[in-house]
Amino acid sequence: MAIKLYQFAISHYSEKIRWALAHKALAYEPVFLLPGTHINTIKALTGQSSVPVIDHDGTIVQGSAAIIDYLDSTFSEHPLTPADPAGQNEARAWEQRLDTVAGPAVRCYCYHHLLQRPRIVTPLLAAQTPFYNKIIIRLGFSRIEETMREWMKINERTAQQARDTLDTLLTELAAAYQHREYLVGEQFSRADLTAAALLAPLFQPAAYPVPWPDRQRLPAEMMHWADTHRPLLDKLQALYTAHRGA
Ligand SMILES: N[C@@H](CCC(=O)N[C@@H](CS)C(=O)NCC(=O)O)C(=O)O
Repeated sequence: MAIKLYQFAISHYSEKIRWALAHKALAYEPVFLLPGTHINTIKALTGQSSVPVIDHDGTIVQGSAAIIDYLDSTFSEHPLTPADPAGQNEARAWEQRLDTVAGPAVRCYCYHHLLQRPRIVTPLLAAQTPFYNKIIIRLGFSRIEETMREWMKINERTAQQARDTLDTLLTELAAAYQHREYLVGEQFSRADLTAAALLAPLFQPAAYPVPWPDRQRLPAEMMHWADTHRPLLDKLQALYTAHRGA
Protein backbone atom coordinates (compact mmCIF):
# COMPACT_ATOMS: atom_id res chain seq x y z
CA MET A 1 0.00 0.00 0.00
CA ALA A 2 3.05 2.30 -0.08
CA ILE A 3 2.93 5.31 -2.40
CA LYS A 4 6.05 7.30 -3.24
CA LEU A 5 5.71 10.71 -4.85
CA TYR A 6 8.70 11.91 -6.87
CA GLN A 7 8.47 15.66 -7.13
CA PHE A 8 10.06 19.10 -6.92
CA ALA A 9 8.76 21.24 -4.05
CA ILE A 10 8.46 24.22 -6.44
CA SER A 11 6.66 22.25 -9.19
CA HIS A 12 3.03 23.30 -9.50
CA TYR A 13 2.17 20.00 -11.25
CA SER A 14 3.66 18.21 -8.23
CA GLU A 15 1.50 20.44 -6.03
CA LYS A 16 -1.56 19.07 -7.87
CA ILE A 17 -0.61 15.59 -6.71
CA ARG A 18 0.33 16.58 -3.15
CA TRP A 19 -3.13 18.11 -2.95
CA ALA A 20 -4.85 15.11 -4.59
CA LEU A 21 -3.19 12.73 -2.12
CA ALA A 22 -4.10 14.98 0.83
CA HIS A 23 -7.70 15.28 -0.41
CA LYS A 24 -7.99 11.51 -0.68
CA ALA A 25 -6.39 11.11 2.76
CA LEU A 26 -3.70 8.81 1.32
CA ALA A 27 -0.42 8.51 3.20
CA TYR A 28 2.68 8.67 1.03
CA GLU A 29 6.42 9.02 1.09
CA PRO A 30 7.58 12.27 -0.52
CA VAL A 31 10.77 12.10 -2.59
CA PHE A 32 11.90 15.68 -3.13
CA LEU A 33 14.36 16.11 -6.00
CA LEU A 34 16.47 19.05 -7.08
CA PRO A 35 15.45 20.30 -10.55
CA GLY A 36 18.25 19.51 -13.00
CA THR A 37 19.73 16.63 -11.01
CA HIS A 38 16.42 14.72 -11.13
CA ILE A 39 16.75 13.45 -14.68
CA ASN A 40 18.49 10.09 -14.12
CA THR A 41 16.20 9.15 -11.21
CA ILE A 42 13.01 9.88 -13.13
CA LYS A 43 14.22 8.47 -16.47
CA ALA A 44 15.13 5.21 -14.72
CA LEU A 45 11.48 4.96 -13.62
CA THR A 46 9.66 6.07 -16.76
CA GLY A 47 12.04 6.78 -19.63
CA GLN A 48 11.03 10.46 -19.50
CA SER A 49 12.18 13.13 -17.10
CA SER A 50 9.16 15.09 -15.89
CA VAL A 51 7.68 15.09 -12.38
CA PRO A 52 5.30 14.30 -10.75
CA VAL A 53 5.66 10.51 -10.80
CA ILE A 54 4.16 8.07 -8.34
CA ASP A 55 5.31 4.57 -7.51
CA HIS A 56 2.49 2.60 -5.91
CA ASP A 57 3.89 -0.77 -4.91
CA GLY A 58 5.74 -0.98 -8.23
CA THR A 59 3.03 0.59 -10.42
CA ILE A 60 4.64 3.70 -11.89
CA VAL A 61 2.46 6.56 -13.14
CA GLN A 62 3.79 9.79 -14.62
CA GLY A 63 1.90 13.03 -15.30
CA SER A 64 -0.51 14.79 -13.00
CA ALA A 65 -3.75 14.00 -14.87
CA ALA A 66 -2.83 10.31 -15.31
CA ILE A 67 -1.95 10.14 -11.60
CA ILE A 68 -5.34 11.58 -10.58
CA ASP A 69 -7.05 9.06 -12.90
CA TYR A 70 -5.05 6.28 -11.27
CA LEU A 71 -5.72 7.44 -7.71
CA ASP A 72 -9.46 7.81 -8.33
CA SER A 73 -9.74 4.40 -9.97
CA THR A 74 -7.61 2.68 -7.32
CA PHE A 75 -8.94 4.44 -4.22
CA SER A 76 -12.62 5.24 -4.62
CA GLU A 77 -12.98 7.32 -1.40
CA HIS A 78 -13.03 11.13 -1.77
CA PRO A 79 -13.18 11.16 -5.59
CA LEU A 80 -11.84 14.12 -7.52
CA THR A 81 -13.51 13.03 -10.76
CA PRO A 82 -17.26 13.75 -10.99
CA ALA A 83 -19.42 10.61 -11.08
CA ASP A 84 -21.65 11.60 -14.02
CA PRO A 85 -20.23 11.38 -17.58
CA ALA A 86 -21.09 15.00 -18.46
CA GLY A 87 -19.39 16.29 -15.29
CA GLN A 88 -16.39 14.05 -15.98
CA ASN A 89 -15.99 15.45 -19.47
CA GLU A 90 -16.31 19.01 -18.23
CA ALA A 91 -13.80 18.52 -15.39
CA ARG A 92 -11.31 16.79 -17.69
CA ALA A 93 -11.67 19.53 -20.31
CA TRP A 94 -10.88 22.24 -17.71
CA GLU A 95 -7.98 20.22 -16.38
CA GLN A 96 -6.52 19.59 -19.82
CA ARG A 97 -6.73 23.25 -20.74
CA LEU A 98 -5.19 24.34 -17.46
CA ASP A 99 -2.42 21.71 -17.74
CA THR A 100 -1.50 22.66 -21.29
CA VAL A 101 -2.06 26.43 -21.15
CA ALA A 102 -1.96 27.76 -17.57
CA GLY A 103 0.85 25.55 -16.26
CA PRO A 104 3.47 26.44 -18.90
CA ALA A 105 2.42 30.13 -18.94
CA VAL A 106 2.68 30.50 -15.13
CA ARG A 107 6.09 28.80 -15.22
CA CYS A 108 7.41 31.04 -18.01
CA TYR A 109 6.06 34.28 -16.56
CA CYS A 110 7.10 33.62 -12.94
CA TYR A 111 10.57 32.26 -13.71
CA HIS A 112 11.26 35.16 -16.05
CA HIS A 113 10.83 37.54 -13.11
CA LEU A 114 12.09 35.31 -10.29
CA LEU A 115 15.31 34.33 -12.10
CA GLN A 116 16.22 38.02 -11.91
CA ARG A 117 16.16 37.62 -8.08
CA PRO A 118 18.68 34.86 -7.21
CA ARG A 119 18.15 35.34 -3.47
CA ILE A 120 14.43 34.61 -3.85
CA VAL A 121 14.50 31.87 -6.49
CA THR A 122 17.36 29.82 -4.99
CA PRO A 123 15.47 28.75 -1.83
CA LEU A 124 12.41 28.03 -4.00
CA LEU A 125 14.36 25.70 -6.32
CA ALA A 126 16.15 23.93 -3.46
CA ALA A 127 13.15 23.72 -1.10
CA GLN A 128 12.81 20.46 0.87
CA THR A 129 16.25 19.20 -0.30
CA PRO A 130 19.54 19.16 1.67
CA PHE A 131 20.87 22.62 2.68
CA TYR A 132 24.00 22.36 0.51
CA ASN A 133 21.89 22.50 -2.67
CA LYS A 134 21.31 26.20 -1.99
CA ILE A 135 25.06 26.73 -1.94
CA ILE A 136 25.51 24.76 -5.15
CA ILE A 137 22.79 26.79 -6.90
CA ARG A 138 24.24 30.09 -5.68
CA LEU A 139 27.71 29.18 -6.91
CA GLY A 140 26.50 28.15 -10.36
CA PHE A 141 23.60 30.57 -10.63
CA SER A 142 24.40 32.30 -13.93
CA ARG A 143 24.89 28.97 -15.72
CA ILE A 144 21.73 27.55 -14.14
CA GLU A 145 19.72 30.62 -15.14
CA GLU A 146 21.02 30.38 -18.70
CA THR A 147 20.18 26.66 -18.92
CA MET A 148 16.67 27.12 -17.48
CA ARG A 149 15.93 30.00 -19.83
CA GLU A 150 17.20 28.04 -22.82
CA TRP A 151 15.44 24.80 -21.91
CA MET A 152 12.07 26.36 -21.13
CA LYS A 153 12.38 29.15 -23.74
CA ILE A 154 12.03 31.91 -21.15
CA ASN A 155 12.80 35.46 -22.22
CA GLU A 156 11.22 38.93 -22.23
CA ARG A 157 9.10 38.15 -25.30
CA THR A 158 7.81 34.71 -24.19
CA ALA A 159 7.11 36.09 -20.69
CA GLN A 160 4.97 38.84 -22.23
CA GLN A 161 3.14 36.24 -24.35
CA ALA A 162 2.61 34.09 -21.25
CA ARG A 163 1.13 37.08 -19.43
CA ASP A 164 -1.26 37.77 -22.33
CA THR A 165 -2.29 34.11 -22.40
CA LEU A 166 -2.93 34.19 -18.66
CA ASP A 167 -4.94 37.42 -18.92
CA THR A 168 -7.37 35.64 -21.25
CA LEU A 169 -7.57 32.44 -19.23
CA LEU A 170 -7.86 34.13 -15.83
CA THR A 171 -10.64 36.40 -17.10
CA GLU A 172 -12.52 33.33 -18.32
CA LEU A 173 -11.97 31.50 -15.03
CA ALA A 174 -13.17 34.52 -13.04
CA ALA A 175 -16.36 34.56 -15.13
CA ALA A 176 -16.82 30.81 -14.58
CA TYR A 177 -16.54 31.22 -10.80
CA GLN A 178 -18.64 34.37 -10.64
CA HIS A 179 -21.97 32.72 -9.88
CA ARG A 180 -20.86 29.38 -8.53
CA GLU A 181 -18.74 27.78 -5.89
CA TYR A 182 -17.05 25.16 -8.11
CA LEU A 183 -16.14 24.90 -11.80
CA VAL A 184 -18.15 21.71 -12.36
CA GLY A 185 -21.43 20.83 -10.62
CA GLU A 186 -21.82 21.29 -6.87
CA GLN A 187 -18.61 19.55 -5.76
CA PHE A 188 -14.93 20.38 -5.48
CA SER A 189 -13.26 18.44 -8.32
CA ARG A 190 -9.99 17.97 -10.18
CA ALA A 191 -10.92 21.06 -12.23
CA ASP A 192 -10.85 23.36 -9.15
CA LEU A 193 -7.79 21.61 -7.74
CA THR A 194 -5.90 22.05 -11.02
CA ALA A 195 -6.84 25.73 -11.33
CA ALA A 196 -5.77 26.53 -7.76
CA ALA A 197 -2.57 24.45 -7.77
CA LEU A 198 -1.27 25.58 -11.17
CA LEU A 199 -2.01 29.24 -10.48
CA ALA A 200 -0.73 29.08 -6.87
CA PRO A 201 2.64 30.73 -7.66
CA LEU A 202 0.61 33.89 -8.35
CA PHE A 203 -0.85 34.01 -4.81
CA GLN A 204 1.69 31.96 -2.81
CA PRO A 205 -0.47 29.86 -0.46
CA ALA A 206 1.14 28.78 2.83
CA ALA A 207 0.30 25.08 2.32
CA TYR A 208 2.54 24.95 -0.79
CA PRO A 209 5.81 23.68 0.72
CA VAL A 210 8.31 26.31 -0.41
CA PRO A 211 9.62 29.42 1.39
CA TRP A 212 7.66 32.09 -0.48
CA PRO A 213 9.20 35.51 0.11
CA ASP A 214 7.18 38.28 1.75
CA ARG A 215 4.92 40.05 -0.71
CA GLN A 216 7.06 43.21 -0.67
CA ARG A 217 10.15 41.21 -1.78
CA LEU A 218 8.41 39.75 -4.84
CA PRO A 219 9.17 41.42 -8.19
CA ALA A 220 6.96 44.53 -8.42
CA GLU A 221 5.81 43.76 -11.98
CA MET A 222 4.59 40.30 -10.86
CA MET A 223 2.72 41.68 -7.88
CA HIS A 224 1.12 44.58 -9.76
CA TRP A 225 -0.01 42.31 -12.55
CA ALA A 226 -1.32 39.66 -10.12
CA ASP A 227 -3.30 42.41 -8.38
CA THR A 228 -5.25 43.00 -11.60
CA HIS A 229 -6.66 39.46 -11.11
CA ARG A 230 -7.01 39.71 -7.32
CA PRO A 231 -10.71 38.66 -7.00
CA LEU A 232 -10.00 35.38 -8.86
CA LEU A 233 -6.77 34.76 -6.93
CA ASP A 234 -8.67 35.36 -3.67
CA LYS A 235 -11.24 32.78 -4.79
CA LEU A 236 -8.46 30.25 -5.49
CA GLN A 237 -6.89 31.04 -2.10
CA ALA A 238 -10.31 30.34 -0.54
CA LEU A 239 -10.30 26.92 -2.27
CA TYR A 240 -6.90 26.27 -0.68
CA THR A 241 -8.22 27.23 2.73
CA ALA A 242 -11.34 25.09 2.37
CA HIS A 243 -9.89 22.02 0.62
CA ARG A 244 -6.07 21.76 0.65
CA GLY A 245 -5.51 20.62 4.23
CA ALA A 246 -1.91 20.17 5.34
N1 LIG B 1 1.88 17.54 -18.13
C1 LIG B 1 2.82 17.21 -17.07
C2 LIG B 1 3.75 18.39 -16.89
C3 LIG B 1 4.82 18.13 -15.85
C4 LIG B 1 5.92 19.17 -15.87
O1 LIG B 1 5.98 20.07 -16.72
N2 LIG B 1 6.84 19.02 -14.89
C5 LIG B 1 8.00 19.88 -14.81
C6 LIG B 1 8.08 20.53 -13.42
S1 LIG B 1 6.73 21.64 -13.13
C7 LIG B 1 9.26 19.05 -14.95
O2 LIG B 1 9.31 17.95 -14.45
N3 LIG B 1 10.26 19.57 -15.64
C8 LIG B 1 11.55 18.91 -15.74
C9 LIG B 1 11.58 17.86 -16.82
O3 LIG B 1 10.65 17.77 -17.65
O4 LIG B 1 12.59 17.13 -16.86
C10 LIG B 1 2.02 16.89 -15.80
O5 LIG B 1 0.81 17.21 -15.77
O6 LIG B 1 2.56 16.26 -14.89
